[in-house]
Amino acid sequence: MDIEFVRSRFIKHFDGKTGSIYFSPGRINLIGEHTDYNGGFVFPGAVDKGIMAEVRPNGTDTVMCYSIDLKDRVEFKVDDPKGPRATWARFIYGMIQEFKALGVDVKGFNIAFAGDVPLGAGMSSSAAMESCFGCALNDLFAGNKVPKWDIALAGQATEHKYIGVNCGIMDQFASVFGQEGKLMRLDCRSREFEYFPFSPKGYRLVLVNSKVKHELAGSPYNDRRRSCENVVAALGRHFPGKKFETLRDADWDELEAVKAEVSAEDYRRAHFVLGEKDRVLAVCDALVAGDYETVGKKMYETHHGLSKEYEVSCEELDFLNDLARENGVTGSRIMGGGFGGCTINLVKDELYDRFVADATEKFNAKYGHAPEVYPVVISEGSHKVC
Ligand code: GAF
Repeated sequence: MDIEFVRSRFIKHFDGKTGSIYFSPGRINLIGEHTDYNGGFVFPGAVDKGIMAEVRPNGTDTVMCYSIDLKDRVEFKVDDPKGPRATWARFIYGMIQEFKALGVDVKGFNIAFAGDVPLGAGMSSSAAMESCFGCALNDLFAGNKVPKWDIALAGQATEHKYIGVNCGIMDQFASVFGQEGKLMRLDCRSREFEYFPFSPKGYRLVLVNSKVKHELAGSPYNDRRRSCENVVAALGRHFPGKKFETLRDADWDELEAVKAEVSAEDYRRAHFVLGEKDRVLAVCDALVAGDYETVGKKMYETHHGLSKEYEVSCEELDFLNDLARENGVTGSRIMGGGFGGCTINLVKDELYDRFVADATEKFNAKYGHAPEVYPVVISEGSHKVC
Protein backbone atom coordinates (compact mmCIF):
# COMPACT_ATOMS: atom_id res chain seq x y z
CA MET A 1 0.00 0.00 0.00
CA ASP A 2 1.17 3.47 -0.86
CA ILE A 3 1.43 5.81 2.14
CA GLU A 4 1.61 8.95 -0.02
CA PHE A 5 -1.55 7.97 -1.86
CA VAL A 6 -3.56 7.55 1.36
CA ARG A 7 -2.09 10.74 2.82
CA SER A 8 -2.91 12.83 -0.23
CA ARG A 9 -6.56 11.72 -0.07
CA PHE A 10 -6.75 12.33 3.69
CA ILE A 11 -5.47 15.86 3.24
CA LYS A 12 -7.76 16.51 0.31
CA HIS A 13 -10.95 15.24 1.92
CA PHE A 14 -10.51 16.75 5.37
CA ASP A 15 -8.99 19.92 6.75
CA GLY A 16 -5.55 19.68 5.18
CA LYS A 17 -3.90 18.36 8.36
CA THR A 18 -2.17 14.99 8.54
CA GLY A 19 -2.86 12.23 11.04
CA SER A 20 -1.35 8.88 11.99
CA ILE A 21 -1.22 6.00 9.52
CA TYR A 22 -1.99 2.36 10.33
CA PHE A 23 -1.82 -0.84 8.28
CA SER A 24 -3.40 -4.24 8.83
CA PRO A 25 -3.06 -7.22 6.53
CA GLY A 26 -5.37 -9.80 4.99
CA ARG A 27 -4.45 -13.44 5.54
CA ILE A 28 -3.87 -16.80 3.96
CA ASN A 29 -4.63 -20.09 5.67
CA LEU A 30 -2.50 -23.08 4.80
CA ILE A 31 -5.01 -25.51 6.26
CA GLY A 32 -7.80 -25.66 8.88
CA GLU A 33 -10.98 -24.35 7.29
CA HIS A 34 -14.28 -23.94 9.17
CA THR A 35 -12.57 -25.31 12.25
CA ASP A 36 -12.27 -22.01 14.13
CA TYR A 37 -15.91 -21.76 15.23
CA ASN A 38 -15.77 -25.48 16.01
CA GLY A 39 -13.05 -25.00 18.61
CA GLY A 40 -10.42 -26.62 16.38
CA PHE A 41 -7.06 -25.58 14.92
CA VAL A 42 -6.21 -23.18 12.11
CA PHE A 43 -2.89 -22.43 10.43
CA PRO A 44 -2.97 -18.91 8.95
CA GLY A 45 -0.44 -16.19 8.24
CA ALA A 46 -0.73 -12.47 7.43
CA VAL A 47 0.01 -11.31 3.88
CA ASP A 48 1.50 -8.20 2.30
CA LYS A 49 -1.86 -6.91 1.12
CA GLY A 50 -4.16 -5.09 3.50
CA ILE A 51 -5.93 -1.94 4.58
CA MET A 52 -4.20 1.36 5.28
CA ALA A 53 -5.93 4.16 7.17
CA GLU A 54 -4.95 7.68 8.12
CA VAL A 55 -6.73 8.87 11.26
CA ARG A 56 -6.81 12.08 13.28
CA PRO A 57 -8.98 12.98 16.27
CA ASN A 58 -11.10 16.02 15.33
CA GLY A 59 -12.13 17.34 18.75
CA THR A 60 -15.86 16.72 18.14
CA ASP A 61 -18.21 13.79 18.77
CA THR A 62 -18.55 13.08 15.04
CA VAL A 63 -16.69 10.43 13.06
CA MET A 64 -16.03 11.55 9.50
CA CYS A 65 -15.10 8.66 7.26
CA TYR A 66 -13.91 8.54 3.68
CA SER A 67 -13.48 5.33 1.72
CA ILE A 68 -10.84 6.14 -0.87
CA ASP A 69 -11.62 3.06 -2.95
CA LEU A 70 -15.37 3.61 -3.03
CA LYS A 71 -15.08 7.43 -3.16
CA ASP A 72 -17.80 7.50 -0.54
CA ARG A 73 -18.12 9.73 2.52
CA VAL A 74 -20.12 8.95 5.67
CA GLU A 75 -20.51 10.76 8.99
CA PHE A 76 -22.00 9.56 12.23
CA LYS A 77 -21.94 10.48 15.92
CA VAL A 78 -19.78 8.33 18.16
CA ASP A 79 -22.88 7.64 20.29
CA ASP A 80 -25.35 7.16 17.46
CA PRO A 81 -27.49 4.22 18.64
CA LYS A 82 -28.04 2.80 15.14
CA GLY A 83 -24.91 3.60 13.20
CA PRO A 84 -24.45 4.19 9.48
CA ARG A 85 -26.16 2.17 6.76
CA ALA A 86 -23.15 1.79 4.43
CA THR A 87 -21.57 -1.59 5.17
CA TRP A 88 -18.01 -0.32 4.92
CA ALA A 89 -18.71 2.38 7.54
CA ARG A 90 -20.33 -0.17 9.84
CA PHE A 91 -16.91 -1.77 10.29
CA ILE A 92 -15.68 1.52 11.79
CA TYR A 93 -18.86 2.01 13.80
CA GLY A 94 -18.75 -1.58 15.12
CA MET A 95 -15.13 -1.29 16.27
CA ILE A 96 -15.94 1.98 18.05
CA GLN A 97 -18.85 0.34 19.91
CA GLU A 98 -16.68 -2.63 20.88
CA PHE A 99 -13.89 -0.35 22.11
CA LYS A 100 -16.40 1.64 24.15
CA ALA A 101 -17.62 -1.63 25.66
CA LEU A 102 -13.99 -2.23 26.70
CA GLY A 103 -14.09 1.08 28.56
CA VAL A 104 -12.22 3.17 25.97
CA ASP A 105 -13.42 6.77 25.72
CA VAL A 106 -13.56 7.08 21.93
CA LYS A 107 -14.09 10.61 20.60
CA GLY A 108 -14.73 11.96 17.10
CA PHE A 109 -12.08 11.55 14.41
CA ASN A 110 -11.46 11.85 10.69
CA ILE A 111 -10.47 8.74 8.82
CA ALA A 112 -9.63 7.94 5.20
CA PHE A 113 -8.65 4.43 4.17
CA ALA A 114 -7.87 2.29 1.16
CA GLY A 115 -7.02 -1.34 0.58
CA ASP A 116 -5.27 -3.69 -1.80
CA VAL A 117 -6.67 -6.97 -0.46
CA PRO A 118 -8.78 -8.19 -3.36
CA LEU A 119 -12.42 -7.95 -2.26
CA GLY A 120 -14.41 -11.16 -2.12
CA ALA A 121 -11.28 -13.25 -2.66
CA GLY A 122 -11.44 -15.06 0.68
CA MET A 123 -8.36 -13.20 1.98
CA SER A 124 -10.34 -11.41 4.65
CA SER A 125 -10.44 -7.77 3.73
CA SER A 126 -13.04 -7.42 6.52
CA ALA A 127 -10.70 -8.59 9.26
CA ALA A 128 -8.02 -6.30 7.81
CA MET A 129 -10.40 -3.37 8.18
CA GLU A 130 -11.41 -4.31 11.71
CA SER A 131 -7.87 -4.77 12.95
CA CYS A 132 -6.67 -1.61 11.18
CA PHE A 133 -9.41 0.49 12.81
CA GLY A 134 -8.78 -1.31 16.11
CA CYS A 135 -5.06 -0.54 15.90
CA ALA A 136 -5.88 3.15 15.32
CA LEU A 137 -8.44 3.38 18.16
CA ASN A 138 -6.01 1.68 20.50
CA ASP A 139 -3.24 4.11 19.65
CA LEU A 140 -5.31 7.30 19.62
CA PHE A 141 -7.79 6.74 22.46
CA ALA A 142 -6.43 3.98 24.69
CA GLY A 143 -2.69 4.65 24.90
CA ASN A 144 -2.15 1.22 23.31
CA LYS A 145 -3.41 -0.45 26.49
CA VAL A 146 -5.96 -2.71 24.76
CA PRO A 147 -4.38 -6.17 24.46
CA LYS A 148 -4.06 -7.68 20.98
CA TRP A 149 -6.53 -10.44 21.77
CA ASP A 150 -9.18 -7.87 22.68
CA ILE A 151 -8.67 -6.13 19.34
CA ALA A 152 -9.12 -9.43 17.50
CA LEU A 153 -12.23 -10.25 19.55
CA ALA A 154 -13.65 -6.76 18.94
CA GLY A 155 -13.26 -7.45 15.22
CA GLN A 156 -15.09 -10.75 15.51
CA ALA A 157 -17.87 -9.11 17.56
CA THR A 158 -18.19 -6.41 14.89
CA GLU A 159 -18.82 -9.15 12.29
CA HIS A 160 -21.41 -10.82 14.49
CA LYS A 161 -23.29 -7.74 15.65
CA TYR A 162 -22.91 -5.14 12.91
CA ILE A 163 -22.28 -7.11 9.70
CA GLY A 164 -24.25 -10.31 10.30
CA VAL A 165 -21.53 -12.92 9.76
CA ASN A 166 -21.14 -15.42 12.61
CA CYS A 167 -17.48 -15.96 11.83
CA GLY A 168 -14.84 -17.62 13.95
CA ILE A 169 -11.69 -15.88 15.18
CA MET A 170 -9.10 -17.00 12.60
CA ASP A 171 -9.10 -13.94 10.35
CA GLN A 172 -8.92 -11.27 13.03
CA PHE A 173 -6.31 -13.30 14.91
CA ALA A 174 -4.12 -13.61 11.80
CA SER A 175 -4.39 -9.95 10.94
CA VAL A 176 -3.50 -8.81 14.45
CA PHE A 177 -0.82 -11.37 15.39
CA GLY A 178 0.85 -11.98 12.00
CA GLN A 179 4.65 -12.01 11.77
CA GLU A 180 6.84 -11.82 8.71
CA GLY A 181 7.77 -15.26 7.33
CA LYS A 182 5.73 -17.15 9.93
CA LEU A 183 2.53 -19.13 9.93
CA MET A 184 0.66 -19.52 13.20
CA ARG A 185 -1.03 -22.60 14.52
CA LEU A 186 -3.88 -21.43 16.70
CA ASP A 187 -5.91 -23.63 19.00
CA CYS A 188 -9.20 -21.77 18.71
CA ARG A 189 -10.53 -23.26 21.94
CA SER A 190 -7.69 -22.39 24.32
CA ARG A 191 -6.41 -19.46 22.17
CA GLU A 192 -2.88 -20.79 22.56
CA PHE A 193 -0.77 -20.38 19.47
CA GLU A 194 2.66 -21.07 18.09
CA TYR A 195 4.65 -19.44 15.28
CA PHE A 196 6.04 -21.71 12.55
CA PRO A 197 8.72 -20.23 10.26
CA PHE A 198 7.59 -20.87 6.71
CA SER A 199 10.11 -20.73 3.87
CA PRO A 200 9.79 -24.05 2.08
CA LYS A 201 12.93 -24.61 0.04
CA GLY A 202 12.09 -25.25 -3.59
CA TYR A 203 8.38 -24.43 -3.25
CA ARG A 204 6.16 -21.39 -3.55
CA LEU A 205 2.72 -20.57 -2.28
CA VAL A 206 0.43 -18.91 -4.77
CA LEU A 207 -3.20 -17.85 -4.68
CA VAL A 208 -5.33 -18.16 -7.78
CA ASN A 209 -8.43 -15.99 -7.60
CA SER A 210 -11.41 -17.33 -9.54
CA LYS A 211 -12.97 -13.87 -9.19
CA VAL A 212 -16.22 -15.55 -8.31
CA LYS A 213 -17.29 -13.10 -5.62
CA HIS A 214 -17.18 -14.62 -2.20
CA GLU A 215 -19.27 -12.73 0.31
CA LEU A 216 -20.03 -14.24 3.65
CA ALA A 217 -22.84 -11.90 4.67
CA GLY A 218 -25.96 -13.42 3.15
CA SER A 219 -24.04 -16.51 2.01
CA PRO A 220 -24.77 -19.92 3.51
CA TYR A 221 -21.77 -19.47 5.84
CA ASN A 222 -24.04 -19.04 8.87
CA ASP A 223 -25.98 -22.19 7.81
CA ARG A 224 -22.77 -24.21 7.91
CA ARG A 225 -22.17 -23.05 11.43
CA ARG A 226 -25.74 -23.98 12.35
CA SER A 227 -25.23 -27.50 10.94
CA CYS A 228 -22.27 -27.96 13.27
CA GLU A 229 -24.30 -26.68 16.23
CA ASN A 230 -27.12 -29.10 15.37
CA VAL A 231 -24.69 -32.00 15.60
CA VAL A 232 -23.27 -30.71 18.89
CA ALA A 233 -26.83 -30.55 20.27
CA ALA A 234 -27.51 -34.13 19.11
CA LEU A 235 -24.26 -35.30 20.76
CA GLY A 236 -25.34 -33.65 24.01
CA ARG A 237 -28.69 -35.44 23.91
CA HIS A 238 -27.14 -38.80 23.05
CA PHE A 239 -24.37 -38.63 25.64
CA PRO A 240 -25.96 -36.79 28.58
CA GLY A 241 -22.97 -37.51 30.83
CA LYS A 242 -20.50 -35.65 28.61
CA LYS A 243 -20.23 -31.93 27.88
CA PHE A 244 -20.01 -31.03 24.19
CA GLU A 245 -19.32 -27.35 23.63
CA THR A 246 -18.22 -27.63 20.01
CA LEU A 247 -17.34 -30.39 17.54
CA ARG A 248 -13.83 -30.25 19.00
CA ASP A 249 -15.21 -32.31 21.88
CA ALA A 250 -16.41 -35.13 19.62
CA ASP A 251 -14.51 -38.15 18.31
CA TRP A 252 -15.29 -40.31 15.28
CA ASP A 253 -17.17 -42.98 17.27
CA GLU A 254 -19.38 -40.38 18.92
CA LEU A 255 -20.17 -38.82 15.57
CA GLU A 256 -21.13 -42.24 14.16
CA ALA A 257 -23.36 -42.83 17.20
CA VAL A 258 -25.52 -39.80 16.35
CA LYS A 259 -25.51 -40.30 12.58
CA ALA A 260 -29.17 -41.41 12.51
CA GLU A 261 -30.20 -38.53 14.78
CA VAL A 262 -29.04 -35.69 12.53
CA SER A 263 -29.73 -34.83 8.91
CA ALA A 264 -27.45 -36.39 6.28
CA GLU A 265 -26.28 -32.90 5.41
CA ASP A 266 -25.38 -31.99 9.01
CA TYR A 267 -23.59 -35.33 9.40
CA ARG A 268 -21.48 -34.72 6.26
CA ARG A 269 -20.48 -31.29 7.53
CA ALA A 270 -19.49 -32.54 10.95
CA HIS A 271 -17.57 -35.37 9.27
CA PHE A 272 -15.52 -32.79 7.37
CA VAL A 273 -14.81 -30.78 10.53
CA LEU A 274 -13.49 -33.79 12.45
CA GLY A 275 -11.19 -34.69 9.56
CA GLU A 276 -9.99 -31.13 9.16
CA LYS A 277 -9.08 -30.90 12.84
CA ASP A 278 -6.70 -33.85 12.38
CA ARG A 279 -5.34 -32.55 9.09
CA VAL A 280 -4.09 -29.28 10.62
CA LEU A 281 -2.01 -31.16 13.16
CA ALA A 282 -0.70 -33.54 10.48
CA VAL A 283 0.32 -30.62 8.27
CA CYS A 284 2.16 -28.87 11.13
CA ASP A 285 4.13 -32.06 11.83
CA ALA A 286 4.86 -32.55 8.14
CA LEU A 287 6.05 -28.99 7.81
CA VAL A 288 8.47 -29.34 10.68
CA ALA A 289 9.77 -32.55 9.09
CA GLY A 290 10.13 -30.82 5.70
CA ASP A 291 7.67 -33.31 4.23
CA TYR A 292 5.93 -31.09 1.69
CA GLU A 293 4.37 -34.03 -0.16
CA THR A 294 2.26 -34.78 2.93
CA VAL A 295 1.40 -31.09 3.34
CA GLY A 296 0.18 -31.06 -0.26
CA LYS A 297 -1.74 -34.32 0.03
CA LYS A 298 -3.65 -32.96 3.03
CA MET A 299 -4.45 -29.77 1.13
CA TYR A 300 -6.08 -31.82 -1.64
CA GLU A 301 -8.01 -33.80 0.98
CA THR A 302 -9.28 -30.54 2.45
CA HIS A 303 -10.41 -29.36 -0.96
CA HIS A 304 -12.29 -32.58 -1.52
CA GLY A 305 -13.99 -32.30 1.87
CA LEU A 306 -14.88 -28.62 1.42
CA SER A 307 -16.32 -29.41 -1.97
CA LYS A 308 -18.18 -32.67 -1.34
CA GLU A 309 -18.93 -32.66 2.40
CA TYR A 310 -19.00 -29.06 3.53
CA GLU A 311 -20.29 -27.95 0.13
CA VAL A 312 -18.67 -24.53 0.04
CA SER A 313 -16.93 -24.86 -3.32
CA CYS A 314 -18.18 -23.86 -6.74
CA GLU A 315 -17.55 -25.10 -10.27
CA GLU A 316 -14.77 -22.59 -10.93
CA LEU A 317 -12.83 -23.51 -7.76
CA ASP A 318 -13.15 -27.22 -8.47
CA PHE A 319 -11.87 -26.54 -11.98
CA LEU A 320 -8.84 -24.66 -10.61
CA ASN A 321 -8.19 -27.53 -8.22
CA ASP A 322 -8.29 -30.03 -11.12
CA LEU A 323 -5.91 -27.85 -13.12
CA ALA A 324 -3.49 -27.82 -10.18
CA ARG A 325 -3.54 -31.61 -10.03
CA GLU A 326 -3.01 -31.92 -13.78
CA ASN A 327 0.01 -29.62 -13.52
CA GLY A 328 1.63 -31.65 -10.77
CA VAL A 329 1.04 -28.97 -8.11
CA THR A 330 1.96 -30.45 -4.73
CA GLY A 331 -1.11 -29.15 -2.85
CA SER A 332 -4.15 -27.11 -3.77
CA ARG A 333 -7.43 -26.22 -2.14
CA ILE A 334 -10.13 -23.61 -1.65
CA MET A 335 -9.00 -21.05 0.88
CA GLY A 336 -11.17 -19.26 3.43
CA GLY A 337 -14.93 -19.47 3.82
CA GLY A 338 -15.53 -20.70 0.27
CA PHE A 339 -18.42 -19.90 -2.08
CA GLY A 340 -15.90 -18.30 -4.48
CA GLY A 341 -12.58 -16.55 -4.02
CA CYS A 342 -9.16 -18.18 -4.26
CA THR A 343 -7.42 -21.49 -4.25
CA ILE A 344 -4.14 -21.70 -2.35
CA ASN A 345 -1.45 -23.74 -4.09
CA LEU A 346 1.85 -25.18 -2.94
CA VAL A 347 3.92 -25.44 -6.12
CA LYS A 348 7.45 -26.62 -6.84
CA ASP A 349 9.60 -23.78 -8.19
CA GLU A 350 10.19 -25.52 -11.50
CA LEU A 351 6.46 -26.09 -12.11
CA TYR A 352 5.34 -22.61 -11.12
CA ASP A 353 5.44 -20.81 -14.49
CA ARG A 354 3.83 -23.66 -16.36
CA PHE A 355 1.04 -24.00 -13.78
CA VAL A 356 0.25 -20.29 -13.76
CA ALA A 357 0.22 -20.10 -17.57
CA ASP A 358 -1.88 -23.24 -17.99
CA ALA A 359 -4.40 -22.31 -15.27
CA THR A 360 -4.75 -18.82 -16.71
CA GLU A 361 -5.24 -20.02 -20.26
CA LYS A 362 -7.67 -22.86 -19.53
CA PHE A 363 -9.71 -20.94 -16.96
CA ASN A 364 -10.01 -18.02 -19.35
CA ALA A 365 -11.07 -20.29 -22.19
CA LYS A 366 -13.78 -21.88 -20.05
CA TYR A 367 -15.12 -18.92 -18.07
CA GLY A 368 -14.29 -15.96 -20.27
CA HIS A 369 -12.06 -14.19 -17.76
CA ALA A 370 -8.54 -14.82 -16.53
CA PRO A 371 -8.04 -15.65 -12.85
CA GLU A 372 -5.78 -13.32 -10.85
CA VAL A 373 -2.58 -14.77 -9.45
CA TYR A 374 -0.98 -13.55 -6.20
CA PRO A 375 2.35 -14.96 -5.01
CA VAL A 376 2.08 -15.20 -1.22
CA VAL A 377 4.41 -13.11 0.94
CA ILE A 378 3.94 -13.89 4.64
CA SER A 379 4.14 -10.52 6.37
CA GLU A 380 3.79 -8.45 9.52
CA GLY A 381 0.44 -8.07 11.33
CA SER A 382 -1.34 -4.80 12.27
CA HIS A 383 0.93 -1.89 13.03
CA LYS A 384 1.29 1.87 13.07
CA VAL A 385 3.18 3.00 10.00
CA CYS A 386 3.88 6.59 10.99
C1 GAF B 1 -14.16 -17.02 7.05
C2 GAF B 1 -14.43 -16.73 8.51
F1 GAF B 1 -14.41 -15.39 8.74
C3 GAF B 1 -13.43 -17.45 9.41
O1 GAF B 1 -13.78 -17.26 10.75
C4 GAF B 1 -13.36 -18.93 9.07
O2 GAF B 1 -14.47 -19.62 9.58
C5 GAF B 1 -13.21 -19.14 7.58
O3 GAF B 1 -14.19 -18.44 6.83
C6 GAF B 1 -13.30 -20.60 7.20
O4 GAF B 1 -12.23 -21.30 7.73
O5 GAF B 1 -12.96 -16.49 6.62
